[in-house]
Amino acid sequence: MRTRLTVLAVLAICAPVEAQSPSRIVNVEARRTTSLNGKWRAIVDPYENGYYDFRLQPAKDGYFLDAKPKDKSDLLEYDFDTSGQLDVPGDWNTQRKSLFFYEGTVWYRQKFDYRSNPTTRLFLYFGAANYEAMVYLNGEKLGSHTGGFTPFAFEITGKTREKGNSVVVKVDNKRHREDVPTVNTDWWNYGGLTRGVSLVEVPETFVEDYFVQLKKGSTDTIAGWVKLNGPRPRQQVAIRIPEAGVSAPVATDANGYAALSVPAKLTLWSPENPKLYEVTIASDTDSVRERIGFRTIETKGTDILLNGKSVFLRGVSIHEEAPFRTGRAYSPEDARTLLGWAKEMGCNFVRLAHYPHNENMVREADRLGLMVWSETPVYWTILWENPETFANASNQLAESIARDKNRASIVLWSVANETPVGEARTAFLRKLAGQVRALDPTRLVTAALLHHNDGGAAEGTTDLLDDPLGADLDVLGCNEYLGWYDGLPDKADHIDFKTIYSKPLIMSEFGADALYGLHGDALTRWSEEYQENVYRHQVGMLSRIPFLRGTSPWVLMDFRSPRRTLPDIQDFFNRKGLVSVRGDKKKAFYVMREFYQAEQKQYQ
Ligand code: GCB
Repeated sequence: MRTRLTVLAVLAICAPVEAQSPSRIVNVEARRTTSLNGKWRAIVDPYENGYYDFRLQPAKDGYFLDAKPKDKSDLLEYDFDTSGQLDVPGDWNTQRKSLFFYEGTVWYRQKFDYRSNPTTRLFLYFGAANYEAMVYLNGEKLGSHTGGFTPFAFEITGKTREKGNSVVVKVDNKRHREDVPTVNTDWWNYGGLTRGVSLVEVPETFVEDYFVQLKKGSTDTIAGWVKLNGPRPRQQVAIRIPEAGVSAPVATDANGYAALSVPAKLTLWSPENPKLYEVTIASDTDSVRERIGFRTIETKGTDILLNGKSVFLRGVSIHEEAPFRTGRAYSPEDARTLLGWAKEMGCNFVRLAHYPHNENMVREADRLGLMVWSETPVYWTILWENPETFANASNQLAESIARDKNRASIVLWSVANETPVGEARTAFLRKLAGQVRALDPTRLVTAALLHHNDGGAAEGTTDLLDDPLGADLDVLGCNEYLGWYDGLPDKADHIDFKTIYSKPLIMSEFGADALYGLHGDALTRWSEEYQENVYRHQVGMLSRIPFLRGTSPWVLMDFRSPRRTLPDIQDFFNRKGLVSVRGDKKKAFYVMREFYQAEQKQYQ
């Protein structure tokens, strides 16, 4: 820390500036961007010495100033220029051995030059930072963001200089009871700037956001809205889809907003034909393009209808874990590998658990024709009665819908995973479900629930799905581990699933751990044979559930979890993958593939 005198001097120069709330910029890849990815300087700061003074008050001269000693009397105990480096995007845990288990603050610093343009606006965009980020530009706080899996941006128009701008981000991944997710999960708490960072340049009045999807239940009307941001909110905006002969003008109001409803004759998006159209949203001052697919998704009784036709969702659950190298996945190659394995298994659907995955995943799913279940990290037992916890969950959900609402692949928004039945919890999740419908009336709402049984393995045992939250969902999700946490594999043979609802069910999890290459008999725990055995009994049971309309076994690939400590077997990996991190397929992979081949025939 500097001397007291210097603190006062710094205070005098930096008049307090109100920090901004983060902005939402969509479809960043279609914008003029300058990537800030690459090596960032990084200071590991477990005691948050760069943020608090010795009285534990926020320091005025913290590391965010990215300062150098001015003279011999100036003492600084940090220096970004000589500190180590971390790759961005990337979690810190897998980049340095010493950070493997680290949970706390790391300060990131990147420098950039920028020749400002008087007619454009500039945003500093983050794909995601886990968990809390405080962002500074040239010593000034821009704002902060909470939540590890959704994008955010700060406007920096007029705040840059031509040379040597300094972006400093304090990223803190400490877990807290009131957070979303809370302290207890079954995945690695990868910290850092886990997704890309860029400068995004847009015109003064720009197309800030738009929702362009088929109207619910209609295959020939596009409904949605556009929103401009800037000093000229009232404009003519055209929605153009040249390939479909669509060119629809709308007039935005004083808030820059216009609703749209446009007739269109379109080839519908489906797993068999993942048709995407080039859509342009053009105002007088801005134009943005995106490839968008159009399809409908509804339920009717216990059926899920895609484009009006009953479908079975042949899926698999996926964590955002990087194939081959492990760590947080972020790249288009990671997405292609993971989704490629899902396709090889015969999937037309993936459950992206347990938080919003990076945008490459959903864009690749659009291209490959995979329907997507997107989830918000309301996982296990969060603080249902805490209003801040609700605001946080609600904000993360809204940010994820804002980013992905034009992805045809996304058919389901999931509001929770394995939450305990209780009044406060159901009220919390009911509000989230309502929020999803208000933000996006075109998709289905789900949650991964739990069933309960009488614990016996006797003939005729019923597993009942009667969670009161079911009333608020369009599709029931259910996780069960018959044969792994719950009895031996053949227990599934005696179970009949029932529900009090007349709704479709997706068995959103089932599975067992197996270390790839470990062999034994069909009852040897951790062997591929045991896992295969579980899957054989599972598919038998699943085939007997009349209202089952989808499955997403747990899980596509092994993933890191601090809960999994068994030496030589787990070594901090959850081994329920159907594929190892090196891409080896375990025996159970082929059981699922066979099951999906049969399902596919039945639904053709
Ligand atoms: C579950 C959770 C999932 C875990 C899995 C397991 O029920 O939803 O996050 O990883 O079980 O392996 O125990």
